[in-house]
Amino acid sequence: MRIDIITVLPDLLESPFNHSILKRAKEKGLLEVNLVNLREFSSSKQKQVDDYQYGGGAGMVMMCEPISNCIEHLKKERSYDDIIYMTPDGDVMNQKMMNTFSLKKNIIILCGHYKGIDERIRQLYITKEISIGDYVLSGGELAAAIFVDAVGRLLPGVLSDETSALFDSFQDDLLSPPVYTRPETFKELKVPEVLLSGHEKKINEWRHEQAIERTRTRRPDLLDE
Ligand code: 6GU
Repeated sequence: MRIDIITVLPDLLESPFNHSILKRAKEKGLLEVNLVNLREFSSSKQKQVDDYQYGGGAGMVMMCEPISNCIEHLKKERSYDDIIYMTPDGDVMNQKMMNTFSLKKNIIILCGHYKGIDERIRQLYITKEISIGDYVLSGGELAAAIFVDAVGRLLPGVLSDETSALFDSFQDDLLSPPVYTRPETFKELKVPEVLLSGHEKKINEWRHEQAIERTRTRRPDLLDE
């Protein structure tokens, strides 16, 4: 999968994809992340990308021309399955959505800033608008990083069979059960006996029960669906 991220803050996104699982995905050639500096597509001398909004009011709006130039430039090289705009008024991200995106080949992510982007860019180019939750960030970059992380780990071959995303919390609409590692006793708290039993069937049953209980108490909304 190739992801082009259009941003005014490319430096902010230098690190997130260069660690752990996403780093391995890139090294294996399963994921390619290309950061595109929007300012390079401004035709003004000062590399301006935002302007005052029509109708007045505080806050700048990202201009049509640099974004349009940038997207047209990228589209000359390859065709895209989706052009995503990260925005608090988009569809809220969930695991089902991430599964769908993990099957795509080329996508563009546009990171918004200030008051957002000129509405005409949304009409002309954007195929999907995504939010990461009901709160406001100063820009779309960190939201884009979260999107790439969530999708990147789902790409076939990124995780091994044992750690397969199929077994994740949320894949089956349940939260994960509690987990333990050594030592057996820590500050008088013992690891549940069943996990030491070596009885695989009982262990799986226990984990499933715990997952249901955890979901019931913490996220009953997931069980309703
Ligand atoms: Cl995608 N962008 C911004 N600026 N704020 C957000 C968001 C995105 N998702 C939740 N809040």
